[in-house]
Amino acid sequence: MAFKLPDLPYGYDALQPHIDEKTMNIHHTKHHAGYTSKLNAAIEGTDLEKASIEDILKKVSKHSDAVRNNGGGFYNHSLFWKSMSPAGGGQPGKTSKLGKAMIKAFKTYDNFKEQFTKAATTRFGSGWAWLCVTRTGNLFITSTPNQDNPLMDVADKKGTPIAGLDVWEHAYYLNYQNKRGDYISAFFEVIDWKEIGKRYAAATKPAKAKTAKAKAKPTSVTKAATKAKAKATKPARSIKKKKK
Ligand code: MN3
Repeated sequence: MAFKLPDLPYGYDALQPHIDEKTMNIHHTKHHAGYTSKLNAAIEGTDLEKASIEDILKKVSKHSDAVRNNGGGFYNHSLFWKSMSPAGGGQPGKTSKLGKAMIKAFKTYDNFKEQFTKAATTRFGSGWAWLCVTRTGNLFITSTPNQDNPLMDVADKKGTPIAGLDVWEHAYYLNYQNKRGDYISAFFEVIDWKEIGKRYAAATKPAKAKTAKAKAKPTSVTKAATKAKAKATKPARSIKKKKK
């Protein structure tokens, strides 16, 4: 199954004046479309056609440079569009899970903004700045070169990216020319904390949910429970061991 270029969740002109229509249009219809078709060409006829993009990226060191560059480009841009919204900007709610995690990791929103800006500004050449979450739910900021990302086994700091900023020149040159700093400031005007909060919840939930299921229905004979048990065989065993 080939990967498909996702539609933007808003119009090409929706993020103006922060990000201009022409940049958004070229970025989506040329750059992102290009990564998508080249990824499909690179995996055609291989087992990777059946894998999820996340699974491909997690073992990317085993694959070709074409898979690394275009698989990364496909995933990164898909996440980038959703990191922004015409209704974006502001800060995550202080009592939200994401807001609390942010205070734990950075103490204040301004500290977060400063560190993220630094990561985006100091990424030499082309690449990405990321807000990520560890397996234990802690937030951290990192940056990667080219189309790499923190899901990849080749990344310096690994985690689940929940927001990403493209700092390739193609992302800002038409409107901002060499002024990457102005483009980074504009990103904070459209950053979609609602979506990023959902991603944070998704990245921190699944492991706990599985454990709860395995615990809650140990003797149930319904089909659903049997399925859940089969899925949760490993976690269930480790729980028993711990009890002894
Ligand atoms: Mn790009």
